[in-house]
Amino acid sequence: MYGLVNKAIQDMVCSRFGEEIWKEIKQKAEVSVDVFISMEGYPDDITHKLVKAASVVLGLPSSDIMQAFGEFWVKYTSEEGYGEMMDMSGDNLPEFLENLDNLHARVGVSFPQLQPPSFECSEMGEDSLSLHYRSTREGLTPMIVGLVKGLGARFETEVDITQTQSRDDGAEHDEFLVKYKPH
Ligand code: 1MF
Repeated sequence: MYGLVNKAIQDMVCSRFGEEIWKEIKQKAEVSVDVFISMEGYPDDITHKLVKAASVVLGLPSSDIMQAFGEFWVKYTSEEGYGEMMDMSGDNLPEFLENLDNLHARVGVSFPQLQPPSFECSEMGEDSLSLHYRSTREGLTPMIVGLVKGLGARFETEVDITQTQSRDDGAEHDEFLVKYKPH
């Protein structure tokens, strides 16, 4: 994944727990990269190792860390250079989710190493939708829960997200029921 992702993990940990804890996590992960370069591609393994080590050092389940990271990512990218792109991608939660593939297509034009996931909405109603998540990657599903919650915060919309099918249980892709209510 692009270094931006690892850099965001670093920023999240440092802002909440401080530099020292981050150093400890990097050491435990046996990641020897000194500085993550946003626009450089890194093996996914590095990201997974950082999350695993953070889980041990902080004493929190990996899924909690990934969910917190999903929430953080929405805020982080809107503040760190991608605000305009985020603004263009929708004025409310369902609109933003529907535009996610376009957003990734736009990033992918300039940065061909992007391996964009795909998000598809179905059964769109007044206050709920089904979200279909497809990715070349494995193990990032808890992050999706956080991303959708982060979008809820962005649009001041109460969200409730539950997973309704899982690749872990043999389904072709992960699916979520997203219920929402703007304030
Ligand atoms: O392949 C990748 O490196 C990659 C990195 C981040 C692919 C996708 C993403 C973003 N995505 C991460 C979780 C899913 C990954 C997967 O299943 O394969 C989150 C998508 C998302 C969902 C809800 C709300 C907002 C979301 O993201 C908005 C977004 C998406 C991509 C970028 C920024 C905001 C982005 C921008 C530049 C990138 C990489 C990603 O790379 C750079 C960075 C600096 C200079 C040059 C290129």
